[in-house]
Amino acid sequence: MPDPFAPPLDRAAFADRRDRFLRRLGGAAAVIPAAPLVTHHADVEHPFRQTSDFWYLTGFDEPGAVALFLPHQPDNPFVLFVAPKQASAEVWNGFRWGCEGAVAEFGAAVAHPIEELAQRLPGYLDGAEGIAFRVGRHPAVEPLVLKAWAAQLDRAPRSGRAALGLVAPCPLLHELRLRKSPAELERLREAARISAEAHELARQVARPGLNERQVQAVIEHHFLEQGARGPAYGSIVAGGDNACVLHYTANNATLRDGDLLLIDAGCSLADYYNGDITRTFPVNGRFSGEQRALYTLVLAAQEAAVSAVRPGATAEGVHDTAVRVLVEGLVELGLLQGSIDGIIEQGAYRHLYMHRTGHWLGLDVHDVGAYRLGEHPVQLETGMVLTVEPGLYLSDRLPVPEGQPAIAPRWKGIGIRIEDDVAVSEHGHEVLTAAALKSVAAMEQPLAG
Ligand SMILES: [Mn+2]
Repeated sequence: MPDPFAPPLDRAAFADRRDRFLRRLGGAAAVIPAAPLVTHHADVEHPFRQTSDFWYLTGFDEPGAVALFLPHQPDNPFVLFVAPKQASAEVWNGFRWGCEGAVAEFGAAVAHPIEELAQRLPGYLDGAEGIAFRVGRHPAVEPLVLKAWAAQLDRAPRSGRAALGLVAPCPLLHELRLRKSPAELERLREAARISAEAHELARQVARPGLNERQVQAVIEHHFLEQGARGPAYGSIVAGGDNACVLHYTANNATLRDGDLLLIDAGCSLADYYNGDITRTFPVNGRFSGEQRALYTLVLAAQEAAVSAVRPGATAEGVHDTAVRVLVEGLVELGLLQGSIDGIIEQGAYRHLYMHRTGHWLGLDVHDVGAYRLGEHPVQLETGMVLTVEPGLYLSDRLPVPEGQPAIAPRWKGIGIRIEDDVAVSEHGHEVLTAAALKSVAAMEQPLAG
């Protein structure tokens, strides 16, 4: 059944996506599988998460389905294979649309029970000028596609049809997904709103003695309470030195007086659009001198990088902007030494800042779309959405490069990242997550409560 927290299925929008995808396929037939259910343990499954490619083209939110896109069959270009209606299965696992629903509600020209895929797939692919299928990702469907392909190659000398090529659908489809429609931007604003509110709540409750997990609970409670499916990725709630572990998700340490708390968390909506926000603030409401110096620096780098987001700029340029501000500041603080250009060229800052400044954001948190095409970095365009998230991590985990100063003890155990979600707009950018405050003053003033 439709999720009441998702906007009503916009059939025209999905049909338009399919049309654009079909036109780009250049005569190849695309096979796009849905996600299967994934075992959590024993006979318990993880909550279902549709694959974003399948969702983007169909809006169909059931496991184990397969969509065919058939440019060589103009009357029949969109075919779904789905779990058929079956009372004995639905009494255990709930409602299914079945073949009738796939046609009536989701715009498929024809729908078949998924059990018939092996038998029917070769016929549907016959006459196409290629097969677009992502190998290596869909172990249940791949053998069927390869078998149909092999049979066509065997027949090619006598059928008179040219041997088919197997191509990746990803570049075509991901080009489409990279550019968000106004309706998609609206959903990303909603994901950003809920995510930003959760960060504001977290700052209100965090205090020395609380466990990281108790702060996580406040954040994820808000996601669910607002109708999101839950966190878009494992929430990172990292006090003190834990913040120097980039993908820390244990979230089980006690928050200590004098430490910073780094929270990287965002929600995933009912229709899978995501927020991705990081904020860092002092657990006791007051920065130490070292914390303040580094926080101010990361904030300056983040604001400069956000300002660099505009049509025609590149994600690489945004990253370079952040790196330059960070390196200049680190030299001033005595944490790096030498010429700014030399440090940047040699990457001699990477023991303190070891990740990229951002990624595309959309139906996937690390959304699809190329960052480079051949020699050229992809230019930002209106409708693209990316995160901007520079940070600094002062710990002993990585060796200090030769010629650079050792990290004095007073800096150690400080991990800071500030991350916003930024949409490229006609004249610059829109910070979708601006409701999550980030000024030094705001980080030192927990909300009343
Ligand atoms: Mn991110």
